[in-house]
Amino acid sequence: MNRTTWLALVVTLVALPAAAQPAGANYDEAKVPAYTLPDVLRFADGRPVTVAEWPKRREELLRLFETHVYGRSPGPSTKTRSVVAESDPRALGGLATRRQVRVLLDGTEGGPSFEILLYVPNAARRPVPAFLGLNFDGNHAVHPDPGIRLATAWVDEGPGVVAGRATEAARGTDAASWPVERVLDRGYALAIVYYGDIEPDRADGWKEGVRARIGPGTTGRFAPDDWGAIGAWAWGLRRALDYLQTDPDVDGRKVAVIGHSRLGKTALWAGASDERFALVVSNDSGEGGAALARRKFGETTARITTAFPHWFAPRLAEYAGREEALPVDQHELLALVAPRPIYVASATEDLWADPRGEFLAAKGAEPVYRLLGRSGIGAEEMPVPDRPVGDSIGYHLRRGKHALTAYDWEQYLDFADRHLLDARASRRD
Ligand code: GTR
Repeated sequence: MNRTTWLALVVTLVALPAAAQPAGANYDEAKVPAYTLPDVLRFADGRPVTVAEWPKRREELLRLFETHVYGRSPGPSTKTRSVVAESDPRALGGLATRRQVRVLLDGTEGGPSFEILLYVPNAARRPVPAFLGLNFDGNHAVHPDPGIRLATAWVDEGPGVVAGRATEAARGTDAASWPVERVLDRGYALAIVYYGDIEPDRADGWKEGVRARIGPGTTGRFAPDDWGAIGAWAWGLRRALDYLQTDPDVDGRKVAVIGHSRLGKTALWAGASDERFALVVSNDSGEGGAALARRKFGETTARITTAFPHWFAPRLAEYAGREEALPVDQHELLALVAPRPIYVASATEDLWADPRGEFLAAKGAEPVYRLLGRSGIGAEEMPVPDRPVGDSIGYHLRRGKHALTAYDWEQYLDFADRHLLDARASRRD
């Protein structure tokens, strides 16, 4: 980073209200101890990786992330089936076709299930590319559209939530994170799933979620490499993609997966572990997401595995305070997406998520993109705020807080245009 850019960043970061960040963490760049990242282009036994061997190295890294970080997830069930529970070809004043699809994971109405809210733009030639993302508050919270079914699963407290249940007053309360009309105008379908429908985000949430009802982890005595909640949510995204690949209005080969914060970690794990996702977006995902674990800045392994013990494979807690012993670091998670396009975004006031650690992880994934003939992030230094960079690896540092904003979405839509609309066939007529 040259002096001017560096100074601009320091000024931006120092001007932040200290209270915006949880106390007790290191926010001083000078106090980040030196660290060495594992070499993404060397096998665990030290051998260098050639282009031809990348698929083998990819498998090795996937197993390492399963074993030490996110846990192992089951495959799809042959019993799963989907039921269109509601549809309206003239939703949002005629802008979109709305479809609400119940995915019955064991094929039965009373079994584990989750719901996909899908909007397809009516003005676009179908099938269209799509963004798929999990949301925090229930599908009804992403837009005031009265046709969206209220979430029936447990919802954390917030506007319009009474005793863990969503009420009519909760409609549209998270609309700022989901510029639905804008995404549709740009020619993309938007598919949304409430993460709590897959598993409630609490330490005991597994009892009501897919982990208790599908695959390993049904007893509450989790093995060190059993899936955590992030693994369960990511598995849900993969099952949602299974459905989207059967929807005639969606181009199943052009589905981008997107997530913010803990759901950004989830989008990364889903996109890394499932090559059917055509593009991956991590918005402010931080520790356990795009941020390097070895860089001691903001949130740490010790803190995240004690505050949110249910998110990861139990084994990750063994690395609290000894991240250098982890056989992987998060640049290798991003590299698992290669050569597919990936976008990593940070925010200046989101020091807890370690913006610089997110940039450095994106940069650290670049050798794999280069090996596979892609150009990667391009920039040698962290860009100044609000200046997006990158080609196959996109990156920006937005001015502002920990959030998924309209600005972030504009960058993701531009990035998706560049990578998914090559044939221009899916654009609006
Ligand atoms: C924080 C957590 C972060 C991030 C965030 C979120 O409390 O420490 O890792 O995931 O929650 O999901 O909003």
